[in-house]
Amino acid sequence: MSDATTRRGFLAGVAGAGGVAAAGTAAGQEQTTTVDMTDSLVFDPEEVTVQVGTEVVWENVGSVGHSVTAYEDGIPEGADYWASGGFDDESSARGAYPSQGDVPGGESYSHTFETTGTHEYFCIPHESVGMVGEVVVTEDPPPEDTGYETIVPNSAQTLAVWLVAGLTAVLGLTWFFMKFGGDYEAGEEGGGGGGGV
Ligand SMILES: [Cu+2]
Repeated sequence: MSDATTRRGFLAGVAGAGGVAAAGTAAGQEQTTTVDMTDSLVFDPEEVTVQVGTEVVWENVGSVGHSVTAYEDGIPEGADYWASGGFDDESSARGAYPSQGDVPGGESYSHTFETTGTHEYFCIPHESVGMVGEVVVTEDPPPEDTGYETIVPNSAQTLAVWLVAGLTAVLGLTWFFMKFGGDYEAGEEGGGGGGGV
C-alpha cells in the first residue's frame, strides 16, 4: 500500500507543474494530498495533515463552483498568502469572486505548503454555510513511513545522532593516539637510529 501511495504521489508530481515537481525532487519527496469539493458544499476531508513541501490539490468533484481561499489571519506567520485565483490577500480574493478565483466543476486548484503550522481556509460563496477547512503542515513525515521515526521525535533523534557522533570522535581519537601515537614515536626513534648508522 505504501508503494502504491508513493507511486501515485510520484505520478501526480510528474503530472503537476514543472516547478512543483522540481521542488518536490529537491526535497527528496513527491507528495500530493487531495481534498474534494462537493455539491454538499463541503471540503472533504475538512482537515488534512501534511508534511512540509506537500502539494495539496483541491478537486471540484461536483458541478457547483467553489473557491479555495486562505484566511489572512488564519495562516502561520511568515507564510505566503494563498487562494485560488492567485490573490495576494483575502479582501482581493473576496472582491474578485466569482469572476476570478472560482474553481468550476471538474477543475482543481493546488498549493504547495512550505510553512509549518495550521492554515485555515474557506470557500467564498459557501463560507456562510460552513464550507471551511484547514491544512496542518508538519515537519515530521507521515506516520506510515517508518516505525522508528514515528515513535522517536525528531529532536530526540538529533540528540542521539550527536551523542553517537561525539562518542565516536572521542573513542576514535583515543584509539588513534594509542596506536599511531606509539608508532610515531617508535618510527622517530627508528629513523634516528637509521641516521646514526
Ligand atoms: Cu463552496
